[in-house]
Amino acid sequence: MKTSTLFSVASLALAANASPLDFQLQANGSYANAPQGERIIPPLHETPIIDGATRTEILYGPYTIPGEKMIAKAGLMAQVPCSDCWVTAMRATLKYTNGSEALTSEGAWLHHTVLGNTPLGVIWAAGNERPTIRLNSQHKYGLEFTGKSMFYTVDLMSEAKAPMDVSMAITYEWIPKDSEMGKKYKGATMKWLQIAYPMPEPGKKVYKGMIPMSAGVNGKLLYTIGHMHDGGTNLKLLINGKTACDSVMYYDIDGKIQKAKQTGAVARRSPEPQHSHGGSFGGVHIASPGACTDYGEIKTTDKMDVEAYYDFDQFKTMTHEGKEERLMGNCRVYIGPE
Ligand SMILES: [Cu+2]
Repeated sequence: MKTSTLFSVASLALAANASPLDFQLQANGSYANAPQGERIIPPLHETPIIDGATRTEILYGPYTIPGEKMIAKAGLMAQVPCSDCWVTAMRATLKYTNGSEALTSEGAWLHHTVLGNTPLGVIWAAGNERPTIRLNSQHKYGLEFTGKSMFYTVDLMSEAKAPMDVSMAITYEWIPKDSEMGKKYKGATMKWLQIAYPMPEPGKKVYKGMIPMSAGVNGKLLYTIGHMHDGGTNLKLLINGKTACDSVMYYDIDGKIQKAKQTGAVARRSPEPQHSHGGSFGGVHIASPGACTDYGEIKTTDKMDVEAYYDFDQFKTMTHEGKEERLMGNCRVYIGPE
C-alpha cells in the first residue's frame, strides 16, 4: 500500500514551516499547509462553500443544563437538513437561545453527540472539540440522506454555577443528489474504531483498540480525527499494523504554545479564544484533535485498529463531581468507495 509513503513525504514537505494555527481551508478545497494529523479544520462559516452546496443550520433542543451537572438527551425523529442529498460537511457546536455560540470558556460543554440516519446507521459523533468534518475537500463524496428523520444522543455539561439553556447547533453543507453536481458524487461510508472505555491507570500510556476491523470496501481515506479525553496526547489509526493517521490532541493552555514529548502530543493554543484555567472539571482541556484528510487508500481486506496514547504527567484526566472520567480513544474512518 502506498499510503504510508505518500503520507510521510507530504508530512516532511509541510512540517518545516507549517503551523496548524495558520492552517486554512484553501479556495480549491485542499488543506494545503498543515501536516496530516495536525490539521485543525476551521468552523464551516470561516471556510468557502464547495461545489455550490447549501448550508443549513439546525438547532436541536433547547435543553436546560443545571449548574455544574451533565445531562443526557436524545432525539429520535430529529430534523434533517435535506432529503435525497449528499451531506458533504458538518460542524456541531452549542448555541444559547439568543443565537450566540455557547463557549467552553463560559462553562458550556458539548461533551458527546452521536448522530445517525436511515439508511446509514451511525454517521457521526463529536465531543467538545466541536469538530468540522468535510468529505469533499479533494474528492466528490458525501453522506447519503434520504429525508427520513435522523436520531441523535447528546451529553451536555455545564461548568457554570447557574443553569444554562443551550441547543446543539449543527451546520450541514449539502448537495441535492439529482443536481448536475450531485450526480458526480458518491456515498461515503464510516467505520468506527475505539478502545474499551477503560479507567485511567497511572503510568499507563498506551490503550489498545477493542476489535480490529476490515475496511469492507476499496476506497479513499477521506477524513479521520481522534476523540480522546483529557490526558490524551494522540490517537493512531493503524492499517495492517502501520500508522496511517496519527491524530494529535491540542490543549488550550492560557494561550501558551507548548510542544509535549514522547507520545507526540502538541499542546497549543486553542483556535477558539477560550481560556481554561482548570475549573470544576479538572485541569486544562482538549480543544481540538488534529485531522487527517485525503490521506491515502484502503483495500477491502485491510485491517484497521487504534491505539490511544495518554500521558497523565502532562495532562490531568477530567473529573465529574470529584470522580475521574473514563478514557476514550475513538476514531471514525470515512472512506470513499471506488
Ligand atoms: Cu468522549
